[in-house]
Amino acid sequence: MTLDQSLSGTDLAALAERDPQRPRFHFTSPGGWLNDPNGMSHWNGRHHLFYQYNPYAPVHHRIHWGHATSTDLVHWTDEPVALTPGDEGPDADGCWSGVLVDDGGVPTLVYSGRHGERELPCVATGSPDLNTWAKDPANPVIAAPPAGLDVTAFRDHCVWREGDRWRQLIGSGVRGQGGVALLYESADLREWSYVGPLLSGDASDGRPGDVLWTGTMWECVDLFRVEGTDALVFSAWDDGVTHHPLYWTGRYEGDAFTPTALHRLDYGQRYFYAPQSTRDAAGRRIMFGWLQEGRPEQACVAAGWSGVMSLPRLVTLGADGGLHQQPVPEVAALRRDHQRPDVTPAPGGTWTPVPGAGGDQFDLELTVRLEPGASLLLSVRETPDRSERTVLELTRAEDPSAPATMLLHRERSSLDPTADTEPRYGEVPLQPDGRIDLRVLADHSALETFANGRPLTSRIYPTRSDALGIAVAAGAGAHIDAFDAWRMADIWSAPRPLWP
Ligand code: DQQ
Repeated sequence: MTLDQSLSGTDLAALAERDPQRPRFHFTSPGGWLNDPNGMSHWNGRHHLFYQYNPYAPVHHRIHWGHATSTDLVHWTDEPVALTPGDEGPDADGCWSGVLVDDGGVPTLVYSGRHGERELPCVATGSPDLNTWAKDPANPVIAAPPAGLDVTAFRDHCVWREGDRWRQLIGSGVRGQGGVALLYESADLREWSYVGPLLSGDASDGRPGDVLWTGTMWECVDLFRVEGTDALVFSAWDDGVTHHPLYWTGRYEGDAFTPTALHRLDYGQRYFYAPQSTRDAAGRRIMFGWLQEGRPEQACVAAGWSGVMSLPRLVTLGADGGLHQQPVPEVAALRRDHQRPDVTPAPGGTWTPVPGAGGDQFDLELTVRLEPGASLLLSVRETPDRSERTVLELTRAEDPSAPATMLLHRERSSLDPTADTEPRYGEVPLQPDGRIDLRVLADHSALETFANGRPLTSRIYPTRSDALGIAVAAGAGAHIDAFDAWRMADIWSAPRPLWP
C-alpha cells in the first residue's frame, strides 16, 4: 500500500488491531496517527486526555484533536473528535498542540491553529461534557509573533491563572540565537499582551546530537512547581536533527525564570517527546508523553496506526533536585499472575533465564544492589536462540560517589533491518547501599523503564512471536534482592471506531 491509497475508517482501525506490535495497555488512537498529548485535565470526576490525531492515515497531516476520558487514568473511553481543521481560516491545515483551562466554569482550549506554514494561537469553548467545541470567531487571538523578533516558529501553549489574570507561554525560537519561551498576559484569554521572553536558550552552547543541546526552537513548553521547585519543560527541536525533551529546574518569579540546572527528562530522547502535565484533583503532577515510532513511515501505513501515549507518570522531586518519575500507582490495577521468580544469576556473568516471567505485555519490579564496579544485565523480549533481545545494562562506577549508568542495547531488538536499533543511555542516581529500584514495563513495541525514578523510554519491534523470554546476567558485586513480575491486562476490548 502507498501513502496516497486511502483505506476506509473501518479498515484502518481493523488493520491496526491486527498488528502484533500494537500496545494493549498503553493508550493509542483507534487507528491512524497520534502524536502529542493535549488538554490534559480533570473535570467532574473524569480525566480528559486529548491528543494530536489524524483519523485518515497514520501520517502527520491535517491534525485533529482526538479525545478520551477515564476515571482511573488506566482504562479509556473514546469520545467524539474535539477539534477538526476548518474548511478555511487559521486552523485550515491543522489544530496543533495546546491546553485546556477552566475559565470560570467554561472549559476553554488554547491551541495552535496551523495555516500554510505558520501557527497562531486559537481558542475554543466546550460544552459541560467537553464533547462539543465552538471555535472563537476572533481566532487567531494573537495575530502574529512579537514584532521585532525574527522567530523560527511560534506554537504550543502553557496557560495558567495568576491572581486576576491569565498568563501564557508560547514555544518559539529566535533565528541565530536558540529556543525561547515567550510570556504573554491576558484578562480574558482573548486579548493578549506580550510581556517578554521568560527564558531563552543559546543554540551555540552545544551542537546537534548533544544530549543536552537546547535546539533552535522549544516545542510544548510546560511550567509547573513540584515540592517548591519550579520546572520548565520543553521539547528541544531543530529541523530534522534534534528532538528531545529537556527541563530546567529553577525559580519562576515575576516575569522571569531563573534557571539553576538543565536536565534530560527522559533518556529515550525522541521516544518520549512533547510531554504535557497537569495537576490532578489530588494535587499530583501527572505527565504524559508521545512515544514516537522507530519504524519507517511505510511500515506504519501498512500497520494502519502510528504513535503511542506513555503511561501516565507521577512527577515528584528527586533527592538530587531533579524530577523523579514513575507510572501512577493506578497502573498496578492491570497486574495479573504475580510471579516471584527465584533469580540467582550464574557466576561469571553467564546468562540465566528467568522462569515464569516474560511475554510481550508485562510489568517487572526489581531491587538491584550494585557494589562499586559491578554490572547487571536484564534481557527482555528475547527469543530462545537469543537472536532477538533487548538488554538493559546497569553499571556502577568504581568511584563510589559517581552515579550509575543505564544503557539500553537495542542492536538486537529486531531482525527487521528497517527498525531503529540505536542504543540509549542515561545516568541513575544511586540510593544508599548502591540500590536501584528498577521498573520495566513492556507492551509489544512500547518499552518504558524507570531506574530510581529516571525514565528511559523506547520502542522495539521484535519480529518473532517467540521473543518472550527474560534473562539476567550479573558480574561479581551485583545483587538482585527482589524480583516481582506480572502479566499486564489489556485495556481495550471492543472494536474502536475512528470517529467515536
Ligand atoms: N507537534 C505539534 C506541534 C508541536 C509538535 C503538531 C511536537 O504543535 O510543536 O502536531 O510534537
